[in-house]
Amino acid sequence: MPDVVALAGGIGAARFLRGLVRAVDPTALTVVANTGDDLRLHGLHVSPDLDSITYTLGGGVDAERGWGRAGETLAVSTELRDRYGRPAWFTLGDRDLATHLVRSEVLAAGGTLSEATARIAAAWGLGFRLLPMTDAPVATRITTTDGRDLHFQQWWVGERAGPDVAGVRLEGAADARPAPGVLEAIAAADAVVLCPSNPVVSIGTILSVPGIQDALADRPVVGVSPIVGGAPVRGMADRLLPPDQLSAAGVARRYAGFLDGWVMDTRDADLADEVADLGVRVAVTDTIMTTPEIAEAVARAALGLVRPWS
Ligand code: FO1
Repeated sequence: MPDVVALAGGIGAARFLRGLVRAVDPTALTVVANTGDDLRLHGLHVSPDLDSITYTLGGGVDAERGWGRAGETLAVSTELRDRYGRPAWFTLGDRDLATHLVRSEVLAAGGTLSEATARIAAAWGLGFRLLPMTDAPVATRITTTDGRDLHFQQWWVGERAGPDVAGVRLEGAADARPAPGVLEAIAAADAVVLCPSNPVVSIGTILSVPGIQDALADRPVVGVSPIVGGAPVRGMADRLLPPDQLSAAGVARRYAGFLDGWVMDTRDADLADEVADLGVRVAVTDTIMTTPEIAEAVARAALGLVRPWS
């Protein structure tokens, strides 16, 4: 069975991964997740993208939101807000808190984020390997046009992506090292898949960890466009991408230096020639992954671009 590595953000990636695990042997799959969105809250380490993947693939996600736990309750966060006056702009549900407690306990005992992630993934019975992009602290920071420097979650959740963006800074990335196993998995991969995640603050953040983008150079790399019809399928890519990259072809151009294949939605079929002109093989299909079956078809289309997949 071929070895596959997926580079993943949170919600959009998780929906695609539901299909990828049906298209390949999960034991031959390594998912490398963005941790630039991580934050410390109430003394706990929260890793939203790792958790969206874990809960979705583990069958415990709140399906409508795509993040947090299904059947969630808010007793602890209500007590924190109303009795202790703690900040309430980022809600941690009661079940979700258990994950952050376990992760934070591992870290407080001197363990790494990789070790905490492996422990949580095992508890959820994930059949594939889930790795953080790095064990080092990396924080995505948004510089706003009104002159402020905000943590990504403060901008996205706290201010509902209201302030215009002057720039994105990946604090700590230059000094980070890929987590154990990341470079080895890429080196052994028959295919590296870029999930349909934000090209700036998800895939871009992973690629900013020294060594990861270089490791893609001689691997077959395929991606799924996160932009359909000139708008992000979900999330805030339209607030972060330069206007000339806000299309399925524009994102492919961003990755062109190492991209071999690109899956685009049928609504963007007229852009296929533009992508092919980059020297990238193209597949056009329905990429709105409302079911695992559609996600599987997208995964098979992606893998089919880099080798004839059985
Ligand atoms: N998103 C929100 O819009 N509001 C929240 O209060 C919130 C809490 C939250 C808690 C845990 C978690 O794993 C994710 C959470 N998210 C929340 C989602 C998260 O901010 C974003 O989905 C990603 O970080 C961006 O991809």
